[in-house]
Amino acid sequence: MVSTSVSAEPIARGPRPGRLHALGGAGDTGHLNAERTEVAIVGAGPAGLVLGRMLERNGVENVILEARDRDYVEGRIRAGVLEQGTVEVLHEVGVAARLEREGLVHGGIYINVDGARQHIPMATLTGRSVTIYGQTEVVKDLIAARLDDGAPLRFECQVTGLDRLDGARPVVRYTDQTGRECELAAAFVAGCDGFHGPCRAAIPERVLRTWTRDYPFAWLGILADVAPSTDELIYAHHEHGFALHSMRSPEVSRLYLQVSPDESLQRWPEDRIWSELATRLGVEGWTLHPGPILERSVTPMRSFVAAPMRYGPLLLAGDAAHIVPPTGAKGLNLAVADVAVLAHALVKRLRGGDATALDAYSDRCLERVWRAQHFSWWMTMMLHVDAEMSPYDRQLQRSQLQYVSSSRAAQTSLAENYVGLPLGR
Ligand code: RFL
Ligand code: PHB
Repeated sequence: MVSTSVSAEPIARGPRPGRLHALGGAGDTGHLNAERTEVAIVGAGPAGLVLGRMLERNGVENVILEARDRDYVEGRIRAGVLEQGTVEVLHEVGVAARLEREGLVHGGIYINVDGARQHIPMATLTGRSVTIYGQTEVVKDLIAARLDDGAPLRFECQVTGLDRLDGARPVVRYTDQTGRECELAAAFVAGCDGFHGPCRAAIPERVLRTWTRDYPFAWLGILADVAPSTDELIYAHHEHGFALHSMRSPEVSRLYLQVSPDESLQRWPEDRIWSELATRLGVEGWTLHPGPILERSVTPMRSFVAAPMRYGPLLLAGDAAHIVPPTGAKGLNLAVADVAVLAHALVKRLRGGDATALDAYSDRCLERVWRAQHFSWWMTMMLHVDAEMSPYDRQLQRSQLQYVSSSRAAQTSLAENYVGLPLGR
């Protein structure tokens, strides 16, 4: 017997009658669970969650499918710097109450060059600032809001393929948390499934163009149970390699060390990490306060762009379409910028029948993406140490660092990129 029903919604609370539609003729497995919605969203990272929230608030029905469980998604330690545009979007979708209370507004950053610390007063130079608030917290706030709304957010539902991308109604195939094969038909599919997800791979090779750059560096990141030793972030260029002092709250610090991409964490006991951080971040008269390390990991660095970000009814957003090295703090902000444009375009198309904004989606996002690509590459190459760098390139790097340390024009350019361009939709 073919069973056709709407999946039980394991996480979402509160009934929302009539929001999902069971389909007749569910397929040929006999176990297939089939339904349809307006927008199928693959991935509950920042891109998928913000998009879902924006669509929801504009009355567009959507379902989010997420491969991992809720604890995993909420616990993934990543970004910490929110551009003003990102903060504005979180306000707009009504999830900024805790961010408003707990976020740390920073009007500048420090850059260490040759053992001297230079302050770059970004707010003075640009009129804009950034907010330090962990990606974990952004994601927790978005998940809580979605579940409170009773909107469908399905954890442990792994998307395995996309069908009929050139037909009238695409279908997302996934395995739910009980191992059942399921189908979700939609008018549009949003691929918010990160760099390794299946959505980008569903676009034919002949259509998609990609650009990649791998770096000979990685970041060893730690989260430490100690008050930050600085009021604003410190980016340090040092002969041993780059280091960054960031934070998550007045009580918790986040710090990074440049290491080689194949570095083993075993080689970095706590004492060595703190001593190397103190060396690389050190300037006269300043002390780094060590504390218990709560988490540590090594992250390789890559630049990547895929274009176009649209294939028929499939729209890519966030890390699914582009990756930047973290030095410019742009990844999460680009993801939010993409979906702000996408939500607006989908609402216009689905509610007003106007496809102009959707047709412009890819080009519109790629303009911002390439600016962020350049900035992130530039910050990375200026601040990291590459043993393979030619003596000539080393002199260029030195000159660039001196220019940024001394020129207001150079600092204004850095600041303008760091705080982010205002969001146009
Ligand atoms: P995500 O967060 O990777 O979410 C994708 C989601 O898709 C799910 N998924 C699937 N779901 C269903 N079926 C499948 N088959 C699936 N395959 C994958 C995944 O489980 C996941 O939940 O992508 P999104 O939403 O595009 O968000 C991008 C950001 O997470 C990323 O760009 C930032 O974290 C990058 N980043 C930073 N960005 C900033 O703006 N500022 C920063 O300060 C900053 N620091 C960082 C960073 C990233 C880092 N790492 C670890 C890469 C620091 C680090 C160390
Ligand atoms: C962080 O706090 O995790 C962070 C801050 C700035 C960056 C990258 C990461 O450039």
